[in-house]
Amino acid sequence: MTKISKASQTEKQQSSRRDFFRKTAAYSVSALAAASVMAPVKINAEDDPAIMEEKKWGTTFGYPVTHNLYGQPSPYEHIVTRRNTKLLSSGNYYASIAMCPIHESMGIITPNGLFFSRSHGGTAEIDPNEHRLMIHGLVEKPLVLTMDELKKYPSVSRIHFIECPANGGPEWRGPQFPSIQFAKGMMSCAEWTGVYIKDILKDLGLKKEARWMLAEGVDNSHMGRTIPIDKVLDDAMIVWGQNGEALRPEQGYPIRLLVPGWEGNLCVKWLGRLEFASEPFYAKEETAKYSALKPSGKAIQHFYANEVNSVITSPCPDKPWTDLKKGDLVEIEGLAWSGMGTIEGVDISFDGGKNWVEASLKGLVLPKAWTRFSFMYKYEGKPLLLSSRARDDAGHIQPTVKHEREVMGVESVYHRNGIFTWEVTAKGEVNNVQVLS
Ligand SMILES: Nc1nc2c(c(=O)[nH]1)N[C@H]1C(S)=C(S)[C@@H](COP(=O)(O)O)O[C@H]1N2
Ligand SMILES: [Mo]
Repeated sequence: MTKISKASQTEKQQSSRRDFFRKTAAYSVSALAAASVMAPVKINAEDDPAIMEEKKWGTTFGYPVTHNLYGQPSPYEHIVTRRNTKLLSSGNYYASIAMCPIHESMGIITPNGLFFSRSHGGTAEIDPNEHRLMIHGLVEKPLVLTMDELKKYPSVSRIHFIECPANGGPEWRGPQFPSIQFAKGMMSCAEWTGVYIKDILKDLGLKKEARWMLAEGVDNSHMGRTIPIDKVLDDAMIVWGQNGEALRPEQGYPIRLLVPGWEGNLCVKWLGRLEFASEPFYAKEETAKYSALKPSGKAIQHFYANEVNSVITSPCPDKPWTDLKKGDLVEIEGLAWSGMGTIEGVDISFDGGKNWVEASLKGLVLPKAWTRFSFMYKYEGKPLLLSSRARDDAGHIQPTVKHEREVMGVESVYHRNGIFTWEVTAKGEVNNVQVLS
């Protein structure tokens, strides 16, 4: 019974495919070429037997629905994973980082299994029933919450990127990685669900002397950061949801702090304690570790927001143009983001920043979120210096590498947002370069 109905269905499918080819063939080639965003299409079925062949997946049952009750990507996508390199590890993989394959991302949401993961003491695996959040210090009503109690607060969902301020940090002196994943993969973007801290504070009563909030994790590193109260009362959140499910252990399950747009290290994972105070607790340690050093040796203290930034994700060294032919229409795509606001526009240069054309923004354009940009390009097979330059609604624009070096020197590790350039060779290979003039 099943077999017969399947066979007849297949026959129907095949005849409708034949119709499709007949109809498609009726359009003239020039009409296809005129459509500006049309990818090259094979219009002759005989050219491609794959379309007419019966495959094994069309003649036998697939997996039962109960096979993979928590789903996995197709095995054919196995190459798309986070990655690590010894260069980015402090001798071990516990205090280390797994980089996000940002060139494989689609839209602006990073799947949870690919979200970049940075920890100083490994990934803690916490039993939520044994986890508590303590909120104390300069509040009228100090409080200890179970996870169930915390989740009783009205929740909100917001799309924001998290970026380690050291993203691209190894490249102040020059390009290091022939790969976008390693050069720019210390960031990801997700829809986070949780509660605004300002809403919890309505209950607890913040004392007016409070100027800082300490956030501390309960993982092996017990990482602590202090955050200015204005930012806390603006948009800081405690989150337990990530893209529609519970946070992953790598992202701080059961709860983490989210400080939208600011340095990733402020987003304390495995969050156990918030303390409000008039002085910054970890100020000394934090200043030593996270301040930005200028060429004069002076440090810029409390340098928190990730500045406006962008990178072309296609093409890139990991996704070159080596299969293109002259005349092919190809989409240049990339990601732009700013921790200070919303992306207003992105320009693209083909000559390393001498001339610029405006790209279009596509999909959702949200504050402190990845924003995707796109530009349709007719490939000419000639060498290019391909750069992107983003600007945000706070009035910031990405500096040139030259300008960035003049202001910051090359000794810093953090906050690189200079214009990023790919060299595209005549063969379509893509190299990581920096334009210094
Ligand atoms: N408790 C705790 N929180 C932490 C860290 C940590 O090691 N322990 N690493 C921080 C750093 S340096 C960054 S960049 C972000 C990374 O977040 P992710 O691993 O979810 O990408 O988490 C921050 N929060
Ligand atoms: Mo970080």
